[in-house]
Amino acid sequence: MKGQWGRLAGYFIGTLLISSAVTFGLPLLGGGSWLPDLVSSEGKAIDQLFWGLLILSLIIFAIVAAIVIYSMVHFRAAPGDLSDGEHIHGNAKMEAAWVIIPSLIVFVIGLLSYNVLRDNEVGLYDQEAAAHDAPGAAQMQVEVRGFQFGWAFRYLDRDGKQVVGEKGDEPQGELVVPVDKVIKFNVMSCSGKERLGRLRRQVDRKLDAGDEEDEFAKIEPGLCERKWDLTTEDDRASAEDDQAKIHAAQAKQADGKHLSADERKLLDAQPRFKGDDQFVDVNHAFWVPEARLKIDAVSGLRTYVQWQATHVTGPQDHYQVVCAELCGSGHNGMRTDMCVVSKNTWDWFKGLGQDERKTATCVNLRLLACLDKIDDRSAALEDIVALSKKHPNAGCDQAEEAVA
Ligand SMILES: [Cu+2]
Repeated sequence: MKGQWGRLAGYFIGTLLISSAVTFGLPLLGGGSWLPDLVSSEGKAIDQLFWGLLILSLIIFAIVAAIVIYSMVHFRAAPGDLSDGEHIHGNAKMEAAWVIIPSLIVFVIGLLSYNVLRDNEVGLYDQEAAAHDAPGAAQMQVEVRGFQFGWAFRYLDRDGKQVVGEKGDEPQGELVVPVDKVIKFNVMSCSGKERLGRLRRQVDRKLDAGDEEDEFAKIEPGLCERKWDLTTEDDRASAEDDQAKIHAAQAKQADGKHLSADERKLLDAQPRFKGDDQFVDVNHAFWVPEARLKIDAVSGLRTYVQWQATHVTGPQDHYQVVCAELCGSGHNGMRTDMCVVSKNTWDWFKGLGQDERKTATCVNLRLLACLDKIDDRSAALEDIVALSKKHPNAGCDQAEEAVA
């Protein structure tokens, strides 16, 4: 009996050593790590949880593998032995063990994960913490819009006032965030005017090509734009007001009463809104691997995630926002650049006009990060744009040279 346990322990240690070597050694062969760079303060606890679970999995794997190998070696049937194995029925102790131990493991994993998520979301759902500058409360917001197939972003202060560009400006196609600020991401899945126009055409195939253009031009900012702007209490109140008018007009229509021109217009627009609470796109998921946190972008729902970037993105760092929910044929291409900028660069970025912002893309902002002490960023940006066009992989040395 003693020898049996000794051999089993031997197999266990052997399997554990080999599987650990493979698990931790393979990424090193590739010159990297299991995980991408870490740029959020919330990600640290998630990484610790990941490593903890990985080690736990290795131990469980080694236990199972040791028993399997031991059985293969020591209970192997002799050549020519075609008889059945022994039939064993019921072992209450063993059955209890294989129910209780895994249940405990799952419970503990659940508890640890819950703790990490709760700590990361302090202030996100707790109104009091959010309102009182408590540690962890959001200092600004980013509206994230996922659509087939791309992303759009708008930047708001804590109270929902737009801080980059103006209402009605084209949203940013890349995610630029300031360093050391707790950011609440308001995530939605909804398409802009273009896709609404396409949907409308699909519904109304009778239109000929010429009319189609006209019809398309007539489409008012759709639901997406409406939701997009519903960031302040006033906006929401006015949307509710609209909705009440629509309901009233519908009731009049149902009663066969005469409708005014305005009421007709409202009802005419109604199919495009598909009811006030529905967005018009499929589900996506907003994910920046370097921030570790991920949240679904659900049709018909706003979802939230919050994190704080810990360091500025330099020329060698290539981070992206990716869609983590299979959403259609263009899913693999549904990604865009993400970069973290210094406080000085952010203050400058906020003041840029719509056209200037088009050149202040992550490719150039990463190079601008090399020149944080510079006063005239707009002038430097021109040199940087020229440099990045010529050398997409330029580094700090080249950036300093280009601007000097
Ligand atoms: Cu997607």
